[in-house]
Amino acid sequence: MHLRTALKFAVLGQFAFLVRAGVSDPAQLDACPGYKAKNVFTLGPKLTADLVLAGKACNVYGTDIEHLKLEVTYESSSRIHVKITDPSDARYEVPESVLPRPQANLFTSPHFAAIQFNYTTSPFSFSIFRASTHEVLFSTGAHPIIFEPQYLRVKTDLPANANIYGLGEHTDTFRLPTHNYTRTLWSRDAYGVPQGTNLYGNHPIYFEHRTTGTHGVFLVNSNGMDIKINDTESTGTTLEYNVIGGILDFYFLAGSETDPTEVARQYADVVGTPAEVPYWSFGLHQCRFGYQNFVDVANVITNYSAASIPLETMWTDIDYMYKRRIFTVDPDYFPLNRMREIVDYLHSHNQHFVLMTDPAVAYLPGEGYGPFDRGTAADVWLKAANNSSPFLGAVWPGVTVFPDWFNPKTQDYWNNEFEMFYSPDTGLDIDGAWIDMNEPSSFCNYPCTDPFEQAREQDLPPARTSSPPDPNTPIFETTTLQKRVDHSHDDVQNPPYHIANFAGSGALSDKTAYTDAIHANGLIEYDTHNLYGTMMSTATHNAMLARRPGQRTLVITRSTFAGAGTRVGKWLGDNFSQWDHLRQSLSGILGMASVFHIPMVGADICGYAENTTETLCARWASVGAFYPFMRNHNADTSISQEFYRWPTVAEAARNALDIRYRLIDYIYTAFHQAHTDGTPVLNPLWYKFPKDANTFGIDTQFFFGDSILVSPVLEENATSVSAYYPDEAFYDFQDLSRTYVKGGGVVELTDVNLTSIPVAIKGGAVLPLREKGAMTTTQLRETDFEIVVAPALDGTASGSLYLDDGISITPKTKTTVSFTYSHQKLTVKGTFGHPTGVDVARVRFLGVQNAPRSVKLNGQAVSKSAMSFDLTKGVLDVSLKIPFSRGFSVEYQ
Ligand SMILES: *[C@@H]1O[C@H](CO)[C@@H](O)[C@H](O)[C@H]1NC(C)=O
Ligand SMILES: *[C@@H]1O[C@H](CO)[C@@H](O)[C@H](O)[C@H]1NC(C)=O
Ligand SMILES: *[C@@H]1O[C@H](CO)[C@@H](O)[C@H](O)[C@H]1NC(C)=O
Ligand SMILES: *[C@@H]1O[C@H](CO)[C@@H](O)[C@H](O)[C@H]1NC(C)=O
Ligand SMILES: *[C@@H]1O[C@H](CO)[C@@H](O)[C@H](O)[C@H]1NC(C)=O
Ligand SMILES: *[C@@H]1O[C@H](CO)[C@@H](O)[C@H](O)[C@H]1NC(C)=O
Ligand SMILES: *[C@@H]1O[C@H](CO)[C@@H](O)[C@H](O)[C@H]1NC(C)=O
Ligand SMILES: *[C@@H]1O[C@H](CO)[C@@H](O)[C@H](O)[C@H]1NC(C)=O
Ligand SMILES: CC(=O)N[C@H]1CO[C@H](CO)[C@@H](O)[C@@H]1O
Repeated sequence: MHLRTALKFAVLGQFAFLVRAGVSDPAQLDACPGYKAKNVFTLGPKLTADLVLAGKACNVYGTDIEHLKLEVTYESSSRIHVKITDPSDARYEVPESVLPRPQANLFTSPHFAAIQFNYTTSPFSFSIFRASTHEVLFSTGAHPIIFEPQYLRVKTDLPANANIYGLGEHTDTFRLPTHNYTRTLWSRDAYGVPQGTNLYGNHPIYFEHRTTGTHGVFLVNSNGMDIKINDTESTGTTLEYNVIGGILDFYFLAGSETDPTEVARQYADVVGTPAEVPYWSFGLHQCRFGYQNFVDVANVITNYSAASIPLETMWTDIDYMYKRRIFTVDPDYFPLNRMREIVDYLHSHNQHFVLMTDPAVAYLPGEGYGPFDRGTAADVWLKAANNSSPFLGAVWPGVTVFPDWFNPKTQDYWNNEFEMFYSPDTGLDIDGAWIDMNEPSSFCNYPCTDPFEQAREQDLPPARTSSPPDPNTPIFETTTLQKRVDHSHDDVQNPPYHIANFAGSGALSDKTAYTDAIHANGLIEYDTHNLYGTMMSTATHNAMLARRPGQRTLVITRSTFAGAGTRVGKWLGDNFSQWDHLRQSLSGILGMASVFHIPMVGADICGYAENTTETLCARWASVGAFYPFMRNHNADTSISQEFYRWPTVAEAARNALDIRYRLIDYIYTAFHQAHTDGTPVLNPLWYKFPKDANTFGIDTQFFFGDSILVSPVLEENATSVSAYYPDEAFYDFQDLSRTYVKGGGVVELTDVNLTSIPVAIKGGAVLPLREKGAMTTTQLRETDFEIVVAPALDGTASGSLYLDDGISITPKTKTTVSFTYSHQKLTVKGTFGHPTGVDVARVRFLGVQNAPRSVKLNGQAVSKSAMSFDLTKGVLDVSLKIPFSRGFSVEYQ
C-alpha cells in the first residue's frame, strides 16, 4: 500500500546542493595514508592493536581520525569478529537490544579455525584466508582503511567475476553484478523505482561462492552506506564499503568447502534463526487496497468459496480506518459490529483475518483520539532535534507523530493499543498483523518545515470515493539505555559523503523521519533509521504475543534489518503488475529466504500497482504458490484481481494451490529445520550443485525446500521454458515420470499452458505429501499422507517430516519422522508424540525400471491388488491405508 502515484516524484531534483558528490575517485582514496599497527598483542583467541594514522591525513569527507583500536576475536572455529573503533569517542554501534550478538567461545583455538586472520603492520592491512587451502577470501590489500567522523571505507579485492549474493534488499539479479555496481542501504518507501536503487530493508551481509567453497561477510552497521562492486583494469574486481557513520564491525564466516548452506547456518548463529510461523499461514492470503466497505470484504470471501479456490486468510488494507487513523474503524464503511461479524464468520470456517497497522499516529491534540492521547501522556513519540516536542511528519491521516521504539514505555503503549483495538471481546480478533510504512515513510518533502501545509496540499487523509453501504446490508447469506553519541560536530542532514539515496531529492531526511530526530535513549535517526521497521516488527510481534500468549505470530512487515526474521515475515513491497517484476520477485524471495533468514516472504501476486492481465495473473498465481508467504494483493486504483475473476486464473490458482497444499507439511518441516539451525527454506540451484558453474547465475528457477525444483514461465505469451537441470535425476511432480537423463543441461519444457507450472522433484528425496489439497489447512490436516520416494542417481533417497499442533511456540506434543531409502527399501522411523490422526494412504516409488515381483510391508508380502506398476512412467504404487502412528518399512523385489 502506498501513496498515490501523482505525488511520487513531485520534488525530484529540487535541491541542487544535494547533487551527488563526485569525489569518489578510487585513485584518490587509495592514495590516503591508511594506518600503522602498533602494540599488537595476542592472547588466546584475541588479537588487539593500536592503529595510528600512517601519514598526512587525506581528509576526503572529514578529518581522518588519528588513533583507532583494532580488536580481532576468533569466536568459533568458523567465525572471526573484526572490530575497528575510535577509542577516544563513543561512536554509535548497533544496539544489542535490537541485534543481540552471539557469545564468543573463549576456548576457540585460532590454530584449528577454518579461516584465519592475517595482517601487515606498516601499512596496516588485513586479510582472511581459508586455512585448508590458503585461499584469500577478503583482503584490504593496497586499499587503505579510511576512518573519518562521517565516512568509513573498507575495500577488498575479489576474484574476477566473483559470485556475490546478498546485500539486500534489492531488485537486481540474485548474483550481483560485478561491474560499476552500487548497492545503497537506507530504508526507503519505494514505489515504481528504477532497478538498483535503495529499498525498504537493509541486510549488509554477502555470501561469496567459489567452486572451492562458500563464505560470508557481515558488516554490523545500520548507518547509511553505499557498497560498490567494480572491476577495472588497474585494480581488478573489488568490493568497497562507503559508510557514513558507526564503526567497522565485521563478522567473517568460514562457510564450507562443500556445502553452501553451511554459511547460511553460520549467519543464523549471528543474527538468529527464523521464527516458526503458524501452520495456517501457509494457506492462501487475499488482500487489496481499495475494498470499499465491509460488504466487499465479505463478498470476496464468499466468492472464493463459490469458485472452489481455497482461501485461508482475508486481509484488509488501510481502507477500514476512519480517516486513515490507526486503531480505528470507519463507522460508515467498516462498522465495528459488521467487521466483527466477518471475523466470526472466518473463524467459524477455520479461516483467518489480518489487518494493516502503520506506525504513524495522527497528530490530533485535544480531539479525543485515544491512540494519540495515550501515547502523548506516556510521552512515547520520537522527538524533534530540540528534544522537546514530537517530530512531525505527514502520512496517510495527515500530520503524524511516530512511536519511538527505543523508549522503554513504547512496548506497553503498543501492547495496550493492540489489546484494546484487537480485543476478541470488543474489537477485531486478528490472527496476524501486517505492518507497513515503517521505513518510516513520511510523505512530507524535505525540508518538512510545515507538515500541516504539506498535508493540506497532498489532501491527507484522502476523501472516500464511494458512498457508504447500508449498515444493515446482509452478508454471508448463503454461508536498556544507550551511551550518548556526540553528533555535535557532524552534519547529520547533509553529511559530506552522499549515499545514493533515491528518496525524493536524495536528502537523507526526505520522505522519512528527520535524521536529527531524537530517541528516548538519545540516539538519533541518523544512526538508527535503518532499524525503525525492524524495531516496530519486534514491538508488534510482542503485542501479538501479549494478546495470545504462547502462540506463534504471523507479522508481515515491509522494512527490515538483519535479524528481523527471528520475529517477522515480509512482503517485497509495492511492485507493479509487470512481467519483469514477476521475474525480479524470484531473486527477491531467494535473497530473503536463502541469505537474510526472513523465509516467510512473498511478493504481491499478480502485481500491486497498475492493472494486471489475465495471462500475467495466471502465471503469477502459479509462481506465487511457491512463495513461502502467498498473498494476492493490489492497489486501490487497479482493476480487481482476485483469482476467481478469470477462468484461466482460477484454474491456474486451483492447480498450483493443489500442489502447494500437498507440500505444506514438507515446507512446514523445512521451516522447523530453519528455526532449529538456520538451514535455508528456499535454495538457489548452486546451493545444491556448488561445483556446477552453470547454476551460479540462475535466479529464474529455484528449489522450494530442499528438492522441489520450480521452473516457471516468466515471459508473456511463452508456452515453453528453457530450464536447467543439473546432473541428477529429476521427476515431474505431477505425473511422477523421470524427466531427465544423466548429463545435466538445458531442457526445453514445452506446452506449458496457462494453468500449469513445471515442477520437478530432485532425485534423492522422500516427500511426505498429503494425498490431495483442501479448502483450508484445517481440512488439510485431516487428509491422509502419501509418501513419494524419488531416488537419486545413486539409488538412495531420504526425507523428514515434522508435525505439531501448528500454533504453539513450545508445542506439548511433536512428531518427527525420518525416511530413508536404499536397496529398494523404504524405512520410516519416528517418534509420534503428536497424533497425525490420519493414514498413510500409499507409497509411490519413482524411477522403477522393471515390473516388481513382490512388495513387502514390514517384511510381510502385500496382496497383488494393493500394488500397481506403470511401466512407461516407472512408478510403483503401493496402497497401504495404515494409521500413520508408528514406523514401518516397504520394500520391493
Ligand atoms: C599472511 O600475510 C603475509 C604478509 O603479507 C604473507 O606473506 C602471507 O603469504 C600471508 N598468508 C596467507 C596464507 O595469505
Ligand atoms: C567503476 O570504475 C570506473 C572506472 O574507474 C568508475 O568510472 C566508476 O565510477 C566505478 N563505479 C563504481 C560504482 O564504483
Ligand atoms: C557507472 O554507472 C553510472 C550510474 O549507473 C553511470 O552513470 C556511469 O556512466 C557508469 N560508468 C561506467 C564506467 O560504466
Ligand atoms: C463476487 O461475485 C459476484 C458474482 O460473480 C460479482 O458480481 C461480485 O462483483 C463479486 N464481488 C467481489 C467483491 O468479488
Ligand atoms: C522544537 O522543534 C520543533 C520542530 O522544529 C518546533 O516545532 C518546536 O517549537 C520546538 N520547540 C521548542 C521549545 O523550541
Ligand atoms: C486500470 O484499469 C482501470 C479500469 O479500466 C482504468 O481506469 C485505469 O486507468 C487503469 N490503470 C492503468 C494504470 O492503466
Ligand atoms: C503477447 O501477445 C499479445 C497479443 O497478441 C501482444 O499484444 C503482446 O505484445 C505480446 N507480448 C510479447 C511480450 O510478445
Ligand atoms: C494444461 O496442461 C496440463 C499439464 O500438461 C494438463 O493436465 C491440462 O489438461 C492442460 N489444461 C488445458 C486447459 O489445456
Ligand atoms: C518498489 C518495488 O519495485 N518493489 C517491488 C516490486 O517488484 C519486485 C518483485 O515483484 C520486488 O522485488 C520489488 O521490491
